[in-house]
Amino acid sequence: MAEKRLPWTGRYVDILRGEQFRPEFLAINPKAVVPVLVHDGTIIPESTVICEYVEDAFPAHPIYPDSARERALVRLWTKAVDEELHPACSAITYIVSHRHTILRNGAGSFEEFLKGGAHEGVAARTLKWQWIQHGMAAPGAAEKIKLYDDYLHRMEQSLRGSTWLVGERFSMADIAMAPYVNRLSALAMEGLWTGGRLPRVEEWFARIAARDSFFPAFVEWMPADLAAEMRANGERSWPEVRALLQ
Ligand SMILES: N[C@@H](CCC(=O)N[C@@H](CS)C(=O)NCC(=O)O)C(=O)O
Repeated sequence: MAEKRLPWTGRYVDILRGEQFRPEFLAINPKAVVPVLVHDGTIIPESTVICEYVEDAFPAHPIYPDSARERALVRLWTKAVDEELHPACSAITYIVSHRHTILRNGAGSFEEFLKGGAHEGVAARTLKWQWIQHGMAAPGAAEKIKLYDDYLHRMEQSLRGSTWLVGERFSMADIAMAPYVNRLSALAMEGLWTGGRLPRVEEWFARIAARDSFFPAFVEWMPADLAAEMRANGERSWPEVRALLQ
């Protein structure tokens, strides 16, 4: 919304306290996940669909490239994010940090946990429970972290050929990837690209952080105590993550 220079009103849903399961939120999104856009009475979930809608409804300050080729390249990034990177990000965030917050807030019994997120399906919910209970020792945890790292390498590869992920203009591909690199940064895992490991990703993220949209998108809404907790938990887990990738 900041990149499109559009005004909007944000409503914070504390997913670590289960606010996504409140009836008033389930009425907006029965899948019990954020974000959701409500515009002129229309309810739109799914980050990529929200961005596509905003682009279609408000064409000024375009976030999609003009050519068919580059638009397809952008969509390959958003598809990959939706299908692979988002689940990997969810895993690493729970494994490294959210599990500590949820355990402190009280996760309750497995049966309650399963019921609370019935829409997610038993398999997905059971997996999340394992991340919360066992952290890095949960089945498949290491693979998710390797997949995340693989995406950083793919970014490095793309940035060898252009300033932004697709072409010379900042686009939806950069918008789609920025939260995932920012999440690693929030978890104190910048070591995944700094120190000469992935220099183009490092430069790209510095350019993202210098944009006017960065503060409203990533900093302003984030509760300071959660940011501090994620950083501290991330610092504790970093040696284990680094060892996994060596
Ligand atoms: N594909 C969806 C994924 C939405 C999603 O998983 N959101 C997470 C936060 S990033 C959530 O609300 N999780 C709630 C929970 O874990 O119970 C999108 O891109 O919007």
